[in-house]
Amino acid sequence: QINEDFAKQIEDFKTLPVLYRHALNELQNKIDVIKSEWQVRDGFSPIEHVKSRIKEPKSILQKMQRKGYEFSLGNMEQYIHDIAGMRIVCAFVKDIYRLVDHLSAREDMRILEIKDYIAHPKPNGYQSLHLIIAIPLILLEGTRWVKVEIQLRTLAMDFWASMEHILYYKFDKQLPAHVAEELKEAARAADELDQKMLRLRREILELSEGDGPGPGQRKA
Ligand code: 0O2
Repeated sequence: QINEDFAKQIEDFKTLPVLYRHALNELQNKIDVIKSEWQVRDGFSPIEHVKSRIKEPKSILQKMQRKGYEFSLGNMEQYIHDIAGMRIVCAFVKDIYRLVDHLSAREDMRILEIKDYIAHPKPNGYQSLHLIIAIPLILLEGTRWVKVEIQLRTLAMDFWASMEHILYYKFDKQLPAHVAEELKEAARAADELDQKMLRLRREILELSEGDGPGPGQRKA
């Protein structure tokens, strides 16, 4: 029995990364279709860019350790939601919520969890909207639902998060208070930039009313 369990674990260990990769590919296709539909309909797609990655084994192990889970493939599949991760960067905050509404209504994926760090930023200032979704993969053995984490951000949020990740995110010492405060201040500045761009878009939209929608000038 022990040998059989072990053999099964080895098999899972080989197939899991392949499944996560397929799930990301399937999701990428769906996002591409949404992008091109938006492009054709409005002359502009609010999705600026999309990046995906499979989490490094070392990073998975560190996360399991940080969260206090015993190392097993079962625990990894159950508790580590971002082994397959996709980041979608949008032009405006409004577009993020439009995309979430659309994804929530689809029948070809399940939304398992929504974490809205835009409405409720983390104490350090981090803003993004995270979705944990499950994508069905039709396999020879039947349908298997695979988890993917989607992080949705604006360009300004992405700039802040990328810089903070480089500067601090996994830095294991306490930051001096003034540095932490300045990082938070930078997050507020990113938020203000988003608000300003939204106001400008509205204004430009009003100015161009009557001329017909140009690129990036559809109604919000
Ligand atoms: P990495 O190296 O980016 O992959 P839970 O889902 O509740 O069990 P988790 O996964 O910690 O716990 O949830 P959360 O807070 O949604 O974070 C998931 C991911 O969001 C992180 O993955 C980061 O990518 C990103 N993130 C969360 N908080 C911050 C932050 O303060 N700054 C930055 N730059 N990114 C953040 P990892 O595995 O922690 O890291």
